[in-house]
Amino acid sequence: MFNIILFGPPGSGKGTQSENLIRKYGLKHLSTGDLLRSEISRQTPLGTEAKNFMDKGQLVPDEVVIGMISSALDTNPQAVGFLFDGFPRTEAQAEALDKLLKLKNTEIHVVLALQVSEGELVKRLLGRGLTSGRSDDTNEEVIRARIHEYNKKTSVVADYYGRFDKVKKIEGEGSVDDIFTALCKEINLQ
Ligand code: B4P
Repeated sequence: MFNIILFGPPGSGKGTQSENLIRKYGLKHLSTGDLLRSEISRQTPLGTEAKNFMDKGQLVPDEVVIGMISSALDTNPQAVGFLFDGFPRTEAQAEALDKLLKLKNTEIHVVLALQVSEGELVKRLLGRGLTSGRSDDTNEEVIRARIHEYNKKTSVVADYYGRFDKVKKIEGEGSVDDIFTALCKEINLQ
């Protein structure tokens, strides 16, 4: 099993690059953002709780997303590997993920960290907000709050995996194709 974390601030290209990576490497894509939006559109109790946080640009509580990932791992025993997109977003989530993978006799092999400036992030997310219908993309204040949450709670996840020498920084500004090539080059070196 080969497991990757695609890491980076909101709007850094995680969702965009994940689509290409899963196609090329046959990995199972686990995006906590997509899982949460699916719960919201189905109007489940979990979705209703999550929406309150997401609309303010805040992270959803750890226990909610860890539970979602745990059941997604259990329902995909045949996967050749997982691409984690937008998870883990806190150190507690990273520790929980390591434990869950250990139970399955596997681990995170590499953390690919996309590097994008704040100005570019805001521009991209406001751009996506024009067409996506995502309420967290239309308001610049909410976008800035998401970036603030990332700096406060999520950037430490890179330090956590850095201790195990698993983090590779990838330039995240440029064409989607060039960034994809850089990501593949790093994966092929593993
Ligand atoms: P996510 O769904 O993970 O969304 P995101 O980080 O905003 O976007 P992503 O990074 O995937 O977007 P992309 O750059 O591909 O999270 C949404 C919310 O869910 C969070 O704020 C939080 O509330 C909650 N949540 C999710 N996971 C959680 C967790 N583990 N714990 C707690 N809460 C959690 O795309 C952005 C735009 O950039 C697109 O328009 C794209 O076309 C464009 N783009 C991409 N690459 C580009 C390039 N190279 N050049 C120009 N534009 C590009």
